[in-house]
Amino acid sequence: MNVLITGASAGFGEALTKRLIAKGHRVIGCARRLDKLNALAEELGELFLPVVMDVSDTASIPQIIVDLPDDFKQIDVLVNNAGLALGAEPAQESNLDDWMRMVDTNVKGVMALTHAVLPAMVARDSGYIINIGSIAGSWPYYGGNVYGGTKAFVKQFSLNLRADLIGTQIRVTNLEPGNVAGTEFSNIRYHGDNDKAAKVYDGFKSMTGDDIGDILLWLIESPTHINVNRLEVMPVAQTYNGLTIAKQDD
Ligand code: NDP
Ligand code: 8X3
Repeated sequence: MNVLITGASAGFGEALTKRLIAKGHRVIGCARRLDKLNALAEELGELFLPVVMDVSDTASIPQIIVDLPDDFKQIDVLVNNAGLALGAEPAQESNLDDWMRMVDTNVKGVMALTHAVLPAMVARDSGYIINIGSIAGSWPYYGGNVYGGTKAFVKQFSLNLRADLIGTQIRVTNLEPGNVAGTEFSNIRYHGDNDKAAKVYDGFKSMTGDDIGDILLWLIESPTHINVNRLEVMPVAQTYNGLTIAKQDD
């Protein structure tokens, strides 16, 4: 099987890459950092194809897909994983550039990859698109503003794809993780403030990138007559909170 993973250079994407290669699948590993991809290529061998890609540079995507070498040209599974949160301030204190970068990466990147890859899947009547959403796409929280908005888009886009793909054998899943420690996610969200990032995972047992890698591998290996529409996963330590009321003193 050939699996194209965006954001293969770290976190969930790297964890899934290693699992797939261990099972003998080919991985087209896409990300911006060539040094990270090259290190993986050295470790994983010729089943791994490193591809420099900035998913937010949407105009560049179709040609990158066309230029894939013959052995990697057929994309059986597309994992739209590249994404980021930038900032956790309330909307009124947020940075507009951060907001735009989240939309460019999390929304436009997913659109561009899907648009470039889906027609060939339809022509073959087989394929699987897994989008990495988030609990932030369903559950509002303080500081989630645009990040949650982008993941709500990813969720609804995934469900709408399935609606369009009626009568085909193509599967689409939106995987919606909660708190996951040990990836670069919070370091990036807090703009390199690694102490602040570490505090997000302090004092409880979170999930790990390996846990998400295992879940993604399970999805990919699941029977082809089953479509997991949405899959929300959280650490047991995490759960829903009540709605909030700002009380007044009078
Ligand atoms: P990481 O920050 O560890 O990894 C993100 C990956 O995306 C990196 O490989 C990075 O590579 C790549 N990436 C970022 N921007 C771009 C871009 N413009 N073009 C191409 N690649 C890009 O994050 P996680 O593994 O934790 O997160 C992966 C996904 O899961 C994201 O979509 C995130 O929103 C989502 N998620 C994360 C959760 C968490 O708690 N960790 C929970 C729920 C969802 P490079 O920098 O080399 O380009
Ligand atoms: C990442 C999980 O809770 O930080 O999508 O939004 S959360």
